[in-house]
Amino acid sequence: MSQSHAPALSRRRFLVRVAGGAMLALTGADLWSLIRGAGAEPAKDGLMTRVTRPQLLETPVEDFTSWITPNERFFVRSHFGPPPADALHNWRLHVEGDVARSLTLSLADLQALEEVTVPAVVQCSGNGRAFFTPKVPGAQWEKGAVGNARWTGVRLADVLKRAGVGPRARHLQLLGADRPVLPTVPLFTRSIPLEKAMHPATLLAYRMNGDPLPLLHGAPLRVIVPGWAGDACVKWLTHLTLREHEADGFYMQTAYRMPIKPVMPGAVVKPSDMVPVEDMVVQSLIARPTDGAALGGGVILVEGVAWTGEAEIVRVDVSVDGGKMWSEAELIGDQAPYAWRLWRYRWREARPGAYTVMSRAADSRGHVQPMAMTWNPSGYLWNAVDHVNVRVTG
Ligand SMILES: Nc1nc2c(c(=O)[nH]1)N[C@H]1C(S)=C(S)[C@@H](COP(=O)(O)O)O[C@H]1N2
Ligand SMILES: [Mo]
Repeated sequence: MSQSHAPALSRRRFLVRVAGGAMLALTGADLWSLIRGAGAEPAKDGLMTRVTRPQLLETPVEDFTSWITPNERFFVRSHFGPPPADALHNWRLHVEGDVARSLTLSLADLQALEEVTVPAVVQCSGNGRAFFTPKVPGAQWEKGAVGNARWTGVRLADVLKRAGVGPRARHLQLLGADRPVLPTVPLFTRSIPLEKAMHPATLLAYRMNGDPLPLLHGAPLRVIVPGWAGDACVKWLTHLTLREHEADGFYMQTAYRMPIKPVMPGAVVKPSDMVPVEDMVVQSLIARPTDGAALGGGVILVEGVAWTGEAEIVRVDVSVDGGKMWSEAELIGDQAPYAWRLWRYRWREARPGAYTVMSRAADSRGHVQPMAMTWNPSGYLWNAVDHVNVRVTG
């Protein structure tokens, strides 16, 4: 059903209470889609469950033939699951720490600022962890802990400017309303350097692909840090704290850190040799053909997506002989600084036989996907060339 069924309403804005108390200005078209969906969370049928409590869901790689990942197909990751409704009741955003004036903002206060939309990839640092040898503990993500969405909200910088950035502020600490089940487990607190917080593309987002932000993705408000790994994109956001130092605690000081030089599995790494995971690495995925597919002969379309951190995809190459010969794929469709890029390659005159098809992306920093990965203790930032094994039956 299209939004044209509610034409008279579609432009007017209504103030509606969402996700346990926050007010969101919705258009008539939004209301129409909420009524159709009875306000329920969109079903996430067809995603792969990696962990059941909390729910960790992975998108099948065959989905990655479209520029935008629909909300109901977008991967889900959190450490403790969404907060209960009463934790979001009367939701406010608190801005504090080294500021000229502390702020307590409602969603309507935020929406009085200039609204911006940034299409951006969100990817878990642990995407691809399942492929590391030796095995690394943690969620065994394969390829689909990643998606590309249009995020709408306000610039984080605009909010910080309203509070007035203090002279000692170097890092912005981010905290959401979600809480661990056991009080001994630390809170999920992250921080980002002030420079990235003030970047004009860094957002406080209340919409995802045009719809109100779904609860699983952080309603009513989340951080989007374009180009950086998903752990910085704090969901159910309630507190922004400007500080001189990085956030304390497990999720900033121990987790989401990588060694600065290669380490042997099992070796002890000095904390001073570990740095936070920040921007994403250059990567590509083959959406079609799928691994294990039996294909007819003739022209076979190889297609997928490619993305990177704070840079641009400049090239994707495809090999159909396990990496000996490479041919340039076509970059197609929409393009935006922090979004992924679709690509396709026409494999002509494929003869019967078994093949390993590979994709390898390169970015504007001169980074190219490696054939093999360097192991790291938490299994972060897997970006080896992607491959699928297929059979051409002729
Ligand atoms: N409050 C909160 N925000 C969070 C997390 C969390 O556990 N709590 N997990 C982070 C991690 S590790 C990732 S990869 C992304 C996943 O975002 P998504 O579920 O919208 O795909 O959310 C991030 N934001
Ligand atoms: Mo993550």
